Amino acid sequence: MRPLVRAAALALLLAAGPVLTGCVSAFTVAGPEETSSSAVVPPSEPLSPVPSPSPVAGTVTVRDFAFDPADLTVRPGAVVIVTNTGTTTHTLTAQDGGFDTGPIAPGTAVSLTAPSRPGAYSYLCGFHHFMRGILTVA
Ligand SMILES: [Cu+2]
Repeated sequence: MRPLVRAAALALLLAAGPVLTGCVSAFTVAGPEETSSSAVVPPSEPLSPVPSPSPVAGTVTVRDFAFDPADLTVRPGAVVIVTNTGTTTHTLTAQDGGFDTGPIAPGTAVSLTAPSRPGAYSYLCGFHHFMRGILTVA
């Protein structure tokens, strides 16, 4: 009985041989997966110096002792941010009185709403009248 079992096992092995080989060759043809371990991480969105959408249409920086830019053009009714980077309090005051930031302490910023009527508006600093600029609404 035993030799017969051996023969059967051998026959099984021989029969299985080509199948196994086929499996191996199929695997070889497929080749090793190109599994790159160095996963490419998508670059994070670059930090934009421009803040998220806001109604701000322009900025004026007040230094000691000048406005920058000295001539800014914005749309009617636009919001203008006025930042004082100087060491002295300043204002941005329309000469016709149409707009006035009031005192802007050093290191602070205020918002100003541009006139709704197009035109060129001369302004100055209420404390230092030699500081002048023009806000153009167009
Ligand atoms: Cu001033």
